[in-house]
Amino acid sequence: MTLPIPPISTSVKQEIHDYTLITLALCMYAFGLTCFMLPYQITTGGVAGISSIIYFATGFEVQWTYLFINVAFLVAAVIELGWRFCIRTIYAVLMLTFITWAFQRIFEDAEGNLPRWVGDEAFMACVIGAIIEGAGLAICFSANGSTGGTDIIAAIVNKYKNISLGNIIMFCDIIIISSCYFVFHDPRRMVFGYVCLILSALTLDYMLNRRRQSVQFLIFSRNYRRLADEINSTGRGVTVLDGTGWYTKTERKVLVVIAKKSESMNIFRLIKYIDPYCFISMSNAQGVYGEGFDKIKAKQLTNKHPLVFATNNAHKLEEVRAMLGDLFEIRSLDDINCHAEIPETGNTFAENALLKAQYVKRFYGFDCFADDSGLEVEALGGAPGVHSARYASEEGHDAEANMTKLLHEMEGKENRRANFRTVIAFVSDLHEPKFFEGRIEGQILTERRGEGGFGYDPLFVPDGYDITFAEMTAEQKNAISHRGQAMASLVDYLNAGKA
Ligand code: ITT
Repeated sequence: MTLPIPPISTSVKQEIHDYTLITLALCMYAFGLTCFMLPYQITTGGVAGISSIIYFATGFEVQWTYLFINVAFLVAAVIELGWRFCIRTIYAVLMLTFITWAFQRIFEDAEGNLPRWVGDEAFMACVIGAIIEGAGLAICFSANGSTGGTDIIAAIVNKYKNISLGNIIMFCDIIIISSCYFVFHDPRRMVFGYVCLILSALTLDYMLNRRRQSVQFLIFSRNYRRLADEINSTGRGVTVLDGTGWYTKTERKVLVVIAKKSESMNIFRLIKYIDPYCFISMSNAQGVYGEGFDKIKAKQLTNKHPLVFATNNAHKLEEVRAMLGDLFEIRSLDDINCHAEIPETGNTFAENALLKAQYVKRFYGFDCFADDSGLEVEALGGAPGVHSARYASEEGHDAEANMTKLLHEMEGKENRRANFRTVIAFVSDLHEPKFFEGRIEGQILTERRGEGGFGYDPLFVPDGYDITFAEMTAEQKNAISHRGQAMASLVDYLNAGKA
């Protein structure tokens, strides 16, 4: 069974933009390395640092060591983290190898010596080189790229341990730079290396944060309605707070606007145009999180094992989190940034569940389970079965239309027996998937009853009950449902430590 490579981004234009920026960033990085670091024997961090040390000790050109080490790391990364993480990194590693090689050929003199453009001022070279490298890294990261190397180690360690990427990278860099002492036996070289590390990190942070800087406005204006409307029309949100001017004891409205720093001029223009005499305060916001701004990166402090549940159905995710959330950290496809439409082209529930779980394991590296479920109606020869989601239309997931079609097909049928069935595929080893099944028997009603649940729930009354799934609480349904049963078997399996 061959699976398609997942779409890496929804927009090709965005991809081209990102790859162009990454290439530019790599040129800057290679320029800093070739023209400022290598000629002055300054060791940087990361794999480039290890490669430089080997170059200083043996003369073996940096790009080849860089390539060999990264290939080894990348193989580990593909196995541990999946393809998606690696595609841009593979591009960056190959490109940086090539550009570093090309820059050495371009800049070296007839004897093969690299240029020493700032004479004997090694410290100056260190400052210039670090700033160029830091700026290159910032551009690369802002285009979601990576230069491989210690980033890979950090990402792998981060998958298993809750240690921040920054700390892991710093730890690796300190070891690498310190080890240049064994080549030069000169502590000054180590100091140059640390200065370079700090300066490039500062440049990197400065450049990345500059783009993200946000400001907060508090605007006290009598014409607040018009101002709020106009600011809203630029796409920025506005909140109106009630206040009291204490001197006059009159009610005042206060507008709160949080915006990117780059938008502030525009906002000032609007304010000046609408109410030039209003009172405003503008302050830098240390961090802004939420829609249109940053995502909260803080990880839950949990030692629960992460498992991906491969579904796009928010109701199913909610049900499964309620069932497994105490034991495992259940991540959704959205949580792992998987927005691909995973093909469900199998003929059975088991085949479809396996397709989804394998897709995630193969391309994203996470242990994953997926279910495929459906309603099987005896009088309809087992239909809608695997076609349950798309019973009424190819676009699928129109529960109302599906139920209307089912009621239509069942008109005049005496036998209203049906069952819901779920098959879960769990993949922690691509070649040894495990399957768990759940099934609940019941009857199809002649009309909808209840508001809860999803899909065909309002039409299904399980045996032994006189209410539909849609009339039950989530706990009641989960305790007996097909998915609940299959999930219970999966939990037993995971708890038995076989995962
Ligand atoms: P994913 O494939 O993204 O997980 P889906 O909605 O397509 O989401 P399934 O293929 O497992 O999920 O289920 C197919 C349809 O079967 C689903 O859209 C519902 O119409 C129906 N179904 C499954 N489980 C159900 C339940 O517990 N209650 C009611 N209808 C259910």
